[in-house]
Amino acid sequence: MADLPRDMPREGRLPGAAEQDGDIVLHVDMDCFYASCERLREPELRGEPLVVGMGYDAGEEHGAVATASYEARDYGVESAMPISKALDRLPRVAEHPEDPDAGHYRPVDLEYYQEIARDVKTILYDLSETVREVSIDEAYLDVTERTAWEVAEGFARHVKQRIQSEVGVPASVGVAPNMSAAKIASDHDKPDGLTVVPPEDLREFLEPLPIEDLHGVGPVSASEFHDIGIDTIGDLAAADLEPIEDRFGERGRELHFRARGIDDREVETRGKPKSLSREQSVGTPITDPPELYERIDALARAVTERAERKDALYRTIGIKIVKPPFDVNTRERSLSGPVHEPELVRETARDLAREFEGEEVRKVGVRVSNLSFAENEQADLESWEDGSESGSEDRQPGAVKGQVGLGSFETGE
Ligand code: DCP
Ligand code: MG
Repeated sequence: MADLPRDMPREGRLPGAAEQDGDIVLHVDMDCFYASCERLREPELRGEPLVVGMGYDAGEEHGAVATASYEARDYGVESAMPISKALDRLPRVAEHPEDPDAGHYRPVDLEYYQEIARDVKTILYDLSETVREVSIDEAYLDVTERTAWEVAEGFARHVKQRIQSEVGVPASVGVAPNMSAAKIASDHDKPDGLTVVPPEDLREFLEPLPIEDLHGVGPVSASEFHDIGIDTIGDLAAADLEPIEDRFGERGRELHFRARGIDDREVETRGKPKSLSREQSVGTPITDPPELYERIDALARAVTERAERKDALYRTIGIKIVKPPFDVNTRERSLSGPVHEPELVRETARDLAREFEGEEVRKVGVRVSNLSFAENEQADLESWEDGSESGSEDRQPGAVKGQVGLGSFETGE
């Protein structure tokens, strides 16, 4: 694989932190979600062609397809298609009981689907502190601290299995080094998909995919790309940036980077985080104490800068030290009250790291937790108004301790 360009500094990213060994992002997208919810309360619909119609009433022909089960998609029924057209392709069982090529139709019941979605999201918040919900059936998780590339597939399988066994609906999961690639990965093997793309495979994974697979490329820009001979993500990655930028503007630039496997967006939970942390892996394990402390200092600085940007005070300061191969150690110390004192974070982190002096260390992390926030956080609160209790402040971190993965930073002690 070609080397990834490193010319896209990311906010708060440590200088010298290798993108390749950086974040692990997991994207979950439920399969034919509304249809799966209907099947949950009406198991006879499993395995059957099923259409869920918006603005649709039983026996009528008005409305549009919200979603169709994969069996119904085989008949050419698609989201947003008028119900009347769907009925041409897939007649209703009610009127054609003997027809083996007939399907079931149900009207949308959003309230019920939202309830199921909340149960799914509760599991996701249990799996990671950093969850970005993007729609009723879709979310990004930063799972950097919960897993490692070597075991990411097992972790992803565990996520799918938990959703299936605890809620009863199927999900597709993608794991990749950034949000854009994780989204493509979860879509890659749908339904019931599981695709893990470690950093070293990213370019190779993206290259042959049609340009339409890149999130943000709709039918209009896809046809514009085809006009200039760009049919695959690899074509876009190989194209000169300048003409792309001229034609598509800032978005073109962004797509060009994403095609090359670069996306510096960070997964950010809406609302208030429970903790802030930064960690860094090293290729060759550190044994030299000055180098260990230098990294601790840089991580402490990154974390406290982030706390400052978020107006966060912290009461607990912690470190994570991973010894080869995956021996995760965490230590933390709590203060008597919430503070924002970068120097104290640095000193405490150094002090906690002292017992690892001279040992082989392949990953170092610094965390502040037990956060409290300054008053002006109204904007953040708004994002919870959709009733998603799962993201509330009461959520306890570390509930997945001991499950697949490497244990969590805050519970490892
Ligand atoms: N939805 C809708 N109208 C659309 C697209 C989607 O009402 N035009 C609703 C119904 C879907 C849900 O949103 O079930 C989630 O959207 P997705 O795009 O994730 O589609 P599905 O989950 O249905 O299918 P897939 O398996 O492709 O993810
Ligand atoms: Mg979906």
